[in-house]
Amino acid sequence: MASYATQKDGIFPSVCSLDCPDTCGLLVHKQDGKIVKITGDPAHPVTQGAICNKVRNMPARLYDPKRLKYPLKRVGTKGEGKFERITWDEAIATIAEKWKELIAQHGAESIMPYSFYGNMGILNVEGMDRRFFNRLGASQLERTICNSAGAAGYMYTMGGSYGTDPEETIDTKLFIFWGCNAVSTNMHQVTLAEKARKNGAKVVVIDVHKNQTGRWADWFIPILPGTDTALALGLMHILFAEELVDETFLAEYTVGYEELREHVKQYNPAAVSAITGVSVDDIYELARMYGRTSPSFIRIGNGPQHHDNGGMFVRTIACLPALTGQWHVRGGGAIKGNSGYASVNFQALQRPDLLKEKTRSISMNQIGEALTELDPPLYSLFVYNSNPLVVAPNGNKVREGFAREDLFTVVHDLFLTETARYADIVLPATSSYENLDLFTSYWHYFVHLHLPVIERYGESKSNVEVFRLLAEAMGFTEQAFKDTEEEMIRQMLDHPANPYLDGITYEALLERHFIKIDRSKKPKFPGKLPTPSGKIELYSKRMEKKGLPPLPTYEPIKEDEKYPLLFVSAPNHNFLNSTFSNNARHVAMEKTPRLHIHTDEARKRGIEDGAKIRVYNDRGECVLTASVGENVLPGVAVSQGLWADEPGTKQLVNALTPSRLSDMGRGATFFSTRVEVEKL
Ligand SMILES: Nc1nc2c(c(=O)[nH]1)N[C@H]1C(S)=C(S)[C@@H](COP(=O)(O)OP(=O)(O)OC[C@H]3O[C@@H](n4cnc5c(=O)[nH]c(N)nc54)[C@H](O)[C@@H]3O)O[C@H]1N2
Ligand SMILES: Nc1nc2c(c(=O)[nH]1)N[C@H]1C(S)=C(S)[C@@H](COP(=O)(O)OP(=O)(O)OC[C@H]3O[C@@H](n4cnc5c(=O)[nH]c(N)nc54)[C@H](O)[C@@H]3O)O[C@H]1N2
Ligand code: SF4
Ligand SMILES: [Mo]
Repeated sequence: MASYATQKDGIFPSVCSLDCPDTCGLLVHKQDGKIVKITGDPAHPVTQGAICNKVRNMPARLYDPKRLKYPLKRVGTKGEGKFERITWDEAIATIAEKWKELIAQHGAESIMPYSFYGNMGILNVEGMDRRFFNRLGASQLERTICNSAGAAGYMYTMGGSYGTDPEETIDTKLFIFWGCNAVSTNMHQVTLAEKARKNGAKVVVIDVHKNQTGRWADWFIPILPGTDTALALGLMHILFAEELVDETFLAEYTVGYEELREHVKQYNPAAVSAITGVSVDDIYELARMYGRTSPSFIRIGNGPQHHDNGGMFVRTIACLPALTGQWHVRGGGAIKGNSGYASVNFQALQRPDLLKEKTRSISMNQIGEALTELDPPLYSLFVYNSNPLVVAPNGNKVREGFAREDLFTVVHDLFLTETARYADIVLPATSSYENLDLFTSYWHYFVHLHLPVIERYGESKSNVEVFRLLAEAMGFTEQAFKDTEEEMIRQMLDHPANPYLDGITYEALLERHFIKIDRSKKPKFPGKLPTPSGKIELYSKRMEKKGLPPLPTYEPIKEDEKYPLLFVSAPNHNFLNSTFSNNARHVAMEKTPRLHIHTDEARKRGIEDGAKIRVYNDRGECVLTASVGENVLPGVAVSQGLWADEPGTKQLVNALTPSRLSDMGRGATFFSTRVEVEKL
């Protein structure tokens, strides 16, 4: 296997594997076989040598004494964290034996994977594992915790995950970061906006929380959670009324603009202001700014789509650039995600043909309910690339499920996470730095090949290796389980249906490490889109057939009024979801989990800044530190970060979040929640 791992000293190319849109080109500095430093690769055209402090501190995570070195079996009670070292042979044999028994007694659907994108390497996150669970006939996991509502919404308007080339946004004149905390979550889009700003560009941020991104903006617009669709419809109302739309573009590239023109008449600025908390003047100012500035670019964030109405939010915002014809302007348009361009041959990679009979599918957003209520029950979970005990909604239910004595749980991770403490068998995972893998970005247009840069840590194994071993132990003899990493990468790149991948071969990647997809091969965007009409669908018949409103329509979130504060538990700057929440340095940088509340709300409850407060609703409670001020609107409470759920800390924000599914894509609705707070 092509690898740098055996070279003890030097600087080697790498790529960041964290679930972050930037997918930075990295340089790994080695001394005596160990990584001593990680820096950005200055040769990378988009990320240009800059990286975040999470990855600058990565060596501390890779060589953390707490990192798992060998397989473990549980000797204490579930959750207690008492384990004993075992060999890989024993671990794999135990799992295979248990699974054969379960299949004989209850069928393979009693087993389910639980995974997400803890490592963005395609082979390790959605490659060999998919082959394995298809062949096993396990229950299917709907991996919908992150952006599936928004992806579905964007797809209805635009046909797929296609947007602006971020490199072109250096020419942009107006940036709208809409529910996107880019300073923390997409730092290179901020760098590009900074460059454009030197040429006069303006930055607008629309958010429920004036966080670091809001403070960086030229104009911060606070909005009430879950109401953004109404604001976008109010903007459309003004754009049509004041003839700020591009009629030529609408006629040529969209369907349904006449219906939309009529439909948005009801969303007058006064009505929209009452829903959103944005003043009538601000709505006019924003609409006119958007209608008159070109190129204008919207970065559609993930936050607002974590609501009951999240799919419609993205579907609606995605219509705005079409109204003003921005898809034809260099630096104009929007990015929700860009993963469509470099989409690989998933049929060849994941081998759905190995699944003999269709099996049931279960939402990862309802894992607590699935483990406690499902009939026939799940009797085994294999968790990898994810930490559901901290990240999944309705956290107390999740814990109740994982605590089940009759549930056989395997966790494959680099650390003994909260979830791993509930496992029967724990397997040590390699880091991405130890693996051969292929990476694409969901923001920029580059494809990266990653060669192992270090030897594996302790006895750890990659996800690909673990599923190969399990396949062998289960007696699966197909060639699919013998394919090498290199062969699998070749299979997924061989994808004639996606001309954007032309010229991106294993050989070319070996030589150049990263290659940009070639957009010139297709008619210039928005050309022919993969929507049913081939055009941008302002009116969607496809939605109508599904019982959804065919035109962008505001529907309020569902949470009832019993508790007074809308609660948004967003990610933070120094963790990556729950990753790094077990690292003392990152915890020290974040200090303590806080709840941002408005001065008026605090005063009413006798809460002063810095006080410990109990945050609660019918699902659960947690204890956070009050941050009192004007960074959120009255009636809103915002926390940041998915903190480690150390026993006794009560800092699990997901104890409060709902497991309802969103309007589209069966997505998560973390942020459509209400709470009350009281001083401890
Ligand atoms: N540092 C860091 N970077 C990360 C992550 C991390 O945990 N830490 N996570 C990664 C992952 S998995 C993802 S999906 C992305 C997410 O990155 P983003 O796309 O930035 O999404 P979020 O951070 O979830 O939320 C963005 C903003 O939405 C706001 N928000 C919440 N509800 C609403 C609403 O109803 N309306 C409006 N207008 N705003 C709202 C929140 O206050 C927050 O500031 O970041 C990735 N990058
Ligand atoms: N309240 C609230 N909850 C949220 C969110 C929110 O904003 N608010 N955000 C949601 C979103 S957008 C997302 S994407 C999810 C993310 O949720 P998760 O995908 O669970 O993300 P992490 O918490 O980072 O956990 C990833 C785990 O994978 C492990 N890992 C890393 N590399 C490998 C590997 O190669 N092999 C194996 N086996 N393991 C590996 C890491 O050590 C880590 O424990 O959380 C969701 N939960
Ligand atoms: S900005 Fe994102 S991609 Fe770049 S190093 Fe940090 S986590 Fe990785
Ligand atoms: Mo995510």
